[in-house]
Amino acid sequence: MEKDGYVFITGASSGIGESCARKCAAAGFNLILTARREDRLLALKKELESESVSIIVYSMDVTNHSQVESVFKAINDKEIIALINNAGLAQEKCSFEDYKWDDFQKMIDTNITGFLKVAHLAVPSIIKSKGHIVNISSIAGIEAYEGGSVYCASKAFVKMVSKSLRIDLAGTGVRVTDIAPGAVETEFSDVRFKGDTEKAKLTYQGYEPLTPEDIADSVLFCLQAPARMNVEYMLVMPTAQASATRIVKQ
Ligand code: 8X3
Repeated sequence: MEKDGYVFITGASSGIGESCARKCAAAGFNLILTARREDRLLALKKELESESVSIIVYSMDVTNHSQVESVFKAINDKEIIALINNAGLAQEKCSFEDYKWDDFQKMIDTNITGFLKVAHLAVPSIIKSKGHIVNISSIAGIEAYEGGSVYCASKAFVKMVSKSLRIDLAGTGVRVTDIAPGAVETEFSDVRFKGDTEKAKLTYQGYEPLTPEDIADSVLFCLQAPARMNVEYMLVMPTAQASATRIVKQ
């Protein structure tokens, strides 16, 4: 892949996004890193610049559309060779009728509308560069599970948009990849359970969960494959996990 342009990453301040930033920098990719937490992005920039790549950071909340538009305006002269559309979250895990509307709304605003806003603004530049769109969905996008309702639906949205993009962009030279992680130990469960660290920890106890680096390696594999090769869908789970709900714990 041509390395003069930039890889644009959302949710780059932690977890899978941060690991993608580290692995991409080590592989020589220039980066545009975005996330809400600017202090973390600045620290990451400082660290990764030792890899002799160019790093630009923007504090950006994907749910704030005017902020997203401003970022894309500011990078108008930069070539985007890949988008890692990673920002996403879950809120709660409870029966549908027990959900607070605000939790539904937050997942929709982030995983659906925010994800779509970024993709919509990035795609024209990626068509120009014959680049690569990597969307991070989830096992939840193919299997509904108890308490997952809107989160699962939001990830099914990511999956369907990925496939549609793949079809729409066929023939343009653009590659589209949907990476669907299973259980990965990140801040994901802390966010889902709103700081209930005991509940969050339990999610990953009794088996070996994936690390964010495992998913970043999968992303890099797709990015670095020859231009003729499009990995369209990659479902990556811990060895102990065989479905959204079948996790064998010791
Ligand atoms: C994260 C994986 O199984 O908690 O998307 O929904 S899961």
